[in-house]
Amino acid sequence: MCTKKIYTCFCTDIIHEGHLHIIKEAQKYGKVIVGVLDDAAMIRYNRFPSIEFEERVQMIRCIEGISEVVVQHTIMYDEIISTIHPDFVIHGDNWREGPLKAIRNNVVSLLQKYGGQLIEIPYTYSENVARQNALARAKLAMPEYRRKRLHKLIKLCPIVKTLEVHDGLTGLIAEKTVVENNGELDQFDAMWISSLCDSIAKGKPDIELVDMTSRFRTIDDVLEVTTKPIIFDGDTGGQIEHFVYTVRSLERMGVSAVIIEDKIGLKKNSLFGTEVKQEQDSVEHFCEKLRAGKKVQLTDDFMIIARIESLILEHGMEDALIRARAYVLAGADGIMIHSRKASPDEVLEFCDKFRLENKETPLIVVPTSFSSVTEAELTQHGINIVIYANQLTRSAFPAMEQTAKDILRYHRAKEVESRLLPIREIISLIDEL
Ligand code: SPV
Ligand code: MG
Repeated sequence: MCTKKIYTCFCTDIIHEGHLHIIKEAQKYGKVIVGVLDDAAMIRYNRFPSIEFEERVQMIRCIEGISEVVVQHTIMYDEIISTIHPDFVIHGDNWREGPLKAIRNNVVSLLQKYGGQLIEIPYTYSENVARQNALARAKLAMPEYRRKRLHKLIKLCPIVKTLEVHDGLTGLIAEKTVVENNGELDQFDAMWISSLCDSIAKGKPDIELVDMTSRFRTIDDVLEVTTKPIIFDGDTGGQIEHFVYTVRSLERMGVSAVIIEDKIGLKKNSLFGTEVKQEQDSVEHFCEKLRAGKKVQLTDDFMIIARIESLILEHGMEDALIRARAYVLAGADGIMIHSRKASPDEVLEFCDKFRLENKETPLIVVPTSFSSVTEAELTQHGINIVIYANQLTRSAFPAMEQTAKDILRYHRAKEVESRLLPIREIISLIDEL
């Protein structure tokens, strides 16, 4: 009887002929052990699984020719290889390029240590495989699947990494960017439709001038080409009588959360702080708005997050904490605390104090002015979601402006060419259906 062990890891929520081919090949070498990558690891590497983890395990158990199914908890193979000690690892050759190469390197070096062998077989590129992958992705974009994912991510991730997007193109960047960093893979979890950047993209100031119909149009452009959950910047939420309609529309579209800030009257961007006239809403009135929103919400998936402006408006830590308590009692599904200080200290102090009395309610921060703070530090202070609220827009503007200046300066475009995306890449940037 053959006692050799061959291991492969499946990071998938669909089984297609490519997977079956791997199993068939693996059987030639010995007893086949399949690892199922857990959800937390899978979302760093691939798309969010469209079925529950237990179902994925069950689905793989049903494949003929597998001796054992185990759970792989990390993208890198250190833990699983030291536990199983396989004679062979088998994988499709698609991991030789791009960010997946880091995983291949990890496996090769682990196997080398004890003389294990890597078997690589040609990846199955077929019309059926491409169609099944596209279908699984399309399903993730449907409102009923997308909307509830933010709740899941908060449970799964140490911190939900959220990037500002304001159109289809920035949506694609948030959706598709995967990096290999120190031997780990990473990607964004969610998207933020910022009032500032949505307004700027339209050449308008961030004063609730761009109306909801236009803001919804932006959301729709993003929804069209992405699958990740959306957190919508709802400004002040407007009149209570209007906010209830906004909640209904956002929920129907498949947005996961709206954040509304406790300001009233003409809203100005928070990063102006006290340099401009801004008025904070009363606790009572803002709570009424939160309650009204929660009352009209139709699913348990949607979140209404209360944003506290006490630190921005220099009303003090105690005011921020009083408001946080009241907003949670009024039904807020999360608290965003904002600050325009260069140091994260006041935000972290708020979070520490809030967490002493409330361990559950998600905390959200936007480290724009205090950008030196790391995700690990935020996690240590009980923060669940970090929003990178404007960095894509801020990086695009100077790049575009410089290009415009240089074309004017040189009376031709040759001098800017080396900074540009090659024509070959721009024409094939967007996949066709
Ligand atoms: C936005 O991105 O529009 C925000 C965050 O509301 S801030 O600009 O910091 O107020
Ligand atoms: Mg805003």
